[in-house]
Amino acid sequence: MIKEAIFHRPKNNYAYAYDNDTLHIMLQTKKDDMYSVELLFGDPYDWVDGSWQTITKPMTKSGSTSLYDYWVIAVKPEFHRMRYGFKCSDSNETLYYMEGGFFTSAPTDIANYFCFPYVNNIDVFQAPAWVKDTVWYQIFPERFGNGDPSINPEGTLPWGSTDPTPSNFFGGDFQGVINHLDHLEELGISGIYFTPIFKAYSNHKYDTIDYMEIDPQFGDKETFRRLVQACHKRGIRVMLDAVFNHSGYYFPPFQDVLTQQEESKYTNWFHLWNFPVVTEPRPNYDTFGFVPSMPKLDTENPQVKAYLLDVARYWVEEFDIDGWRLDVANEVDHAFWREFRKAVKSVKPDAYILGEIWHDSMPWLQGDQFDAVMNYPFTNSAIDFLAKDCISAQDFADSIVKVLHMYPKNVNEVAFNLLDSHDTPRILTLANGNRDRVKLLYLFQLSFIGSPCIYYGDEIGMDGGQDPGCRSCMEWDEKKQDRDLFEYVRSLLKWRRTEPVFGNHADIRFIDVNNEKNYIIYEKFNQDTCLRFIINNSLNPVEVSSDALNMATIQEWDIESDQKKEFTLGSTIHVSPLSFRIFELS
Ligand code: ARE
Repeated sequence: MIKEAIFHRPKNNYAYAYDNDTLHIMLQTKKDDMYSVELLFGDPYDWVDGSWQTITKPMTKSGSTSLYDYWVIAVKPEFHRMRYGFKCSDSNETLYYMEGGFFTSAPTDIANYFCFPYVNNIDVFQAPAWVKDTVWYQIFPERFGNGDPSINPEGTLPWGSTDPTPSNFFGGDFQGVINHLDHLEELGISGIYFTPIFKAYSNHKYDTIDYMEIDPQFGDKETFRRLVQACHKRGIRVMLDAVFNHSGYYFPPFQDVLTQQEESKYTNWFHLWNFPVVTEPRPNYDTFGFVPSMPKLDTENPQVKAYLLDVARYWVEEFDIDGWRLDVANEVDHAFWREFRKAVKSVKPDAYILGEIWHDSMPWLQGDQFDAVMNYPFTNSAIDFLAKDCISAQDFADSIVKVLHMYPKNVNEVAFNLLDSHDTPRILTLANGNRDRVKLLYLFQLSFIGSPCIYYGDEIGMDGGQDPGCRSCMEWDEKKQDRDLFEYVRSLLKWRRTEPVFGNHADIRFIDVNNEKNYIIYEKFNQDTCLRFIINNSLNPVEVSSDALNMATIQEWDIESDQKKEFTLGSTIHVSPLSFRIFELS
């Protein structure tokens, strides 16, 4: 037994309350080292005649990478507390793995066991239930639709007349979004994430001037209210972008600092190094990156905190928005986010709080800060395999299994799973223009666990490179839209809506990965149904042995023609290049 590869810690993704009654426990071991793992557990106060009462239950292997196996179990301790350890068996020996180390027999001293002290309901991670069934659509407001030319900013260019640059304007606005809600409803999305809409200087609006005002190029508060109401009427939630890490250069408190210097009453709103405060040649204050026009706010300052928390409450309370996406979330202090959560949830308990963090985000996902993060680890795996084909099938499966095991299950169920965004090249461009690859990406994203997001225009085949290339004007000329792609995405969304097992109400596991032929088979399953997906990621057709589907009755799902068909099993299943097949087993 490879003892040094055995890992558990009674916290985070390894031990957590899934709900008020259920604990999930996970053990990580070296791949294929163990033939069984059991959980040995009991209530710490349950003693009979001097002996501690325990029971043993088998754990299930929920996934494997090339390096590790992950063993999981769900248990419901009657009194919401538990001491536990792992009975690990390989072909040679059985060892008990405990907080106190390894034992050849179950230790009698309870102090040696791992401890889950008590499930306090307030500590249980609880994200809004609606997010599980939400499919997001991300809109960069300057580029979605120009519905009111009378409020165009100075120098507005004709819609789509040229490529986007860091500083040009095309006049996108709220009326433009309202005018095109039919497109979104037809597609079947159920939430819109808007990048910033508050008064700011740039076209992207991440350099806020006034957090309490709508940028006049988008409309006014009344138009925004109409927009939110129109969305809600169609069952579409609305999430805004909170840029609280930094303000913009023209934010009045920062302007005050620049003009009043030491005399300004806002000197402690920012992280100033010395006086006089200068923006050139290099700023002598903390900024987002090295961007002088984005001075970092001091969110530890009670005045700044009070101001930003007011902002957070205001847009929820007055305009009924449904969520906040938090810009540069990991550079703001945890204490601020804890208060932010309380402030927002006090106004709307089921508001969604989504942090923008590109890395492992466990510290923010303990239930006291965010409901979710933008799942860029998912993005990277999907893009590397299905768009760029630069990793093997095994590497892809490994990275996805890792993504699935890096957070608790209730966190994964509301993860914001994106394929691209206003900060990355578009998927069609990442796939080198290959629309079959885009279709595979959508299939994987929309059949995965979590809350997927579609970046505006991707669904009609828009392309574009790194920022600002990915921010072109939405193409509204149907003749220039990829309508076939649109119909395909629409159809996937319908399957996701109507078949719980396709979407978020199921588990997922890999059944087979083949590096040589470059295909994967994965399974979605719940108590009722089991689906098998075969994705051929290669340029050659593959014949997959039908052993992969060793079940009695089989139906095939035909996404494009939107129907289920009876399927007669032969010895092999043919999958065309860059294509897929889906089978429902019973
Ligand atoms: C502009 C230009 C860029 C130029 C940049 C620097 O367009 O081409 O590189 O200036 O001078 C906003 C605008 C951007 C603008 C930027 C600065 O949208 O167009 O860029 O302001 O003025 C990291 C952060 C993450 C951040 C990304 C961009 O962790 O928070 O970088 N994302 C948010 C928003 C952005 C926004 C800002 C922050 C600032 O989503 O749109 O930019 O408000 C790795 C790292 C990540 C890193 C990621 C991307 O994976 O691990 O930490 O994210 O790459 O670089």
